[in-house]
Amino acid sequence: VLFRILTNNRLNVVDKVKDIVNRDAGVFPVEEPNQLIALNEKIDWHNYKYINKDKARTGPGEQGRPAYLNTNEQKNYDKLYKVNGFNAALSDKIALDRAVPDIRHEGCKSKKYLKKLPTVSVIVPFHNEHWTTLLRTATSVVNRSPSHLLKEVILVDDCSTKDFSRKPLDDYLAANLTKVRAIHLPERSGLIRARLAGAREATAEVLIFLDSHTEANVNWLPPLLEPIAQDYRTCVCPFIDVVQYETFEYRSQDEGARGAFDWEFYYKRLPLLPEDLKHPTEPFKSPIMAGGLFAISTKFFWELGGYDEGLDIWGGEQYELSFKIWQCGGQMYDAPCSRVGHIYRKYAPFPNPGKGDFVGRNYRRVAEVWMDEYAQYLYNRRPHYKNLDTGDISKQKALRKSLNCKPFSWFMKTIAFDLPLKYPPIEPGDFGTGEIRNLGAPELCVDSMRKDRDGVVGIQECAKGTGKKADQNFTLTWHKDLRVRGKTLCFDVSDPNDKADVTLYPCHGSQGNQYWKYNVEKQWFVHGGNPRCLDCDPGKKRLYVTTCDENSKTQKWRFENVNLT
Ligand code: UD2
Ligand code: MN
Repeated sequence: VLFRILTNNRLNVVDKVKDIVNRDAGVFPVEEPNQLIALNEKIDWHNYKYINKDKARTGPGEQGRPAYLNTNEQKNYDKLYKVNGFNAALSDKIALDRAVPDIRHEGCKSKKYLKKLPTVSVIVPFHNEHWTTLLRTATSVVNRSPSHLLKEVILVDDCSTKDFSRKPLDDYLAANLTKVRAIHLPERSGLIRARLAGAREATAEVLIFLDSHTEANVNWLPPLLEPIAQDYRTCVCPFIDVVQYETFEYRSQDEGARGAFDWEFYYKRLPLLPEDLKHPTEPFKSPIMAGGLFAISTKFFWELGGYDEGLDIWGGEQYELSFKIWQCGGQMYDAPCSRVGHIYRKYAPFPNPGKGDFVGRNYRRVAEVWMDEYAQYLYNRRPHYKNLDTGDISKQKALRKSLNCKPFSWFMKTIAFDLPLKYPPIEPGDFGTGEIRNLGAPELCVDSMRKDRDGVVGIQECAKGTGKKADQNFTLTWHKDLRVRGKTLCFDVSDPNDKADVTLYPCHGSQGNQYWKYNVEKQWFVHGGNPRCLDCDPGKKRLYVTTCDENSKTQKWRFENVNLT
């Protein structure tokens, strides 16, 4: 045996022994020593026969190309758009087993994975999902997974009211997709309890959760499973690609990023770390999952108590599970070589099922149980959370104690260490506020002109007296954007030409076209990385940006309150 280890394997004996010890802590059967080599053997998992068949496909939406309805197909467009929040009529025109483009990093195409990987149960909760997007999810999973690894796909019907959701669905699955079955919940339970219901039925070694409008891409499974095979206390997320809600075009979101949140609990992304960039096909650590798409070992999921059952309908569960995984001894990765497309809806079509602010209640539950003193930063921004009734959280607190989980400060300092740089828990003060008055024409002030998104802003007579005009009140924030007071609209210049208009656009907080500095000494408002100065034509009452000029009087502005500290 030793001879075989030394000759056939690059790992040395010490590594081998470590490997056995690690594996011993895991769920998967420990092999006899004479099978050591087989345990670490890696193989090419690609299904080339299927991949080549896919490559030959033509038709609407094939290869992930954008598709369109022709005029006589338009009749269902509005009706289906309204109830789904995406172009469901178009979905009906695209094959359930359409080919998607293989947009993985080139290095993924030759990557090998452990020959011995755990089995999988895929769990898909759905409430009123459209027929073809739901079935495309199931079809893509069945077709693009090695059949001996895929034990079952469980569609959890969260009490849908669309008429096909019960018997027609069961019949379709029985006739066409034998590995897929549906369970029907007797009452609307929300996505969290629906996932739990699916997980309770699941029989495989790994649970994979997907949204009900997704498409699994080429060889998606092995990269999700290998890190779990190596250490069962691991959760792995695929890269989530974008299936465009209007055309069903399949494209990537970006080059990958680490998951995070801001202090209003919006899901955010942090840049990859330098060492992640060095190995673009290797899984990298991610503080927070997006929520819908991930793989976790069944054993670890239940050790963590699954999800908090008190989380209702939608929202917050991605934070609960991510905090739990990290704080309670696990780890979470994003795997660049596993890709799954997801329809990011244009809007959520579901009416609130009469449950009030369930998102707020969920957030508060998660914050109270897991975030310690950091919960206050959320409450500072959303003071009403303090008045929401979380219900009983004693079970969650007891779980945290019994698992001996680390404090939130550990998570922030060790795992999400760069989050506060981008999303400071305490926002620094504004640089300046109030009226912006021109010095070349001192009776004129910058004015948002009652405009909305995409509107061009200008200059007007300065408002007088205490009840000053709201349209002449601006804030230069610590994000270095210039906001219309009380709105989330920012001064934005996208035109690179001289005398470019200033328009209003939703604030994105990442500078670029919305980057402004106030030069106190020169009294300039300087825009952008290629600096241009805010200027105006008092005669035509036009506001624009142009080359900065020391001699110009109309480029000088008095900003009412400037914070000099
Ligand atoms: C994101 C996640 C989603 C979930 C959510 C926060 C991704 C791509 N999506 O929003 O998985 O983490 O954030 O909670 O990461 N559903 C039910 N019952 C309900 C409501 C929804 O079964 O009462 C199903 C729904 O059909 C879908 C899944 O839950 O399969 C997620 O809902 P979504 O697609 O509306 O959430 P999304 O993608 O906006
Ligand atoms: Mn979704």
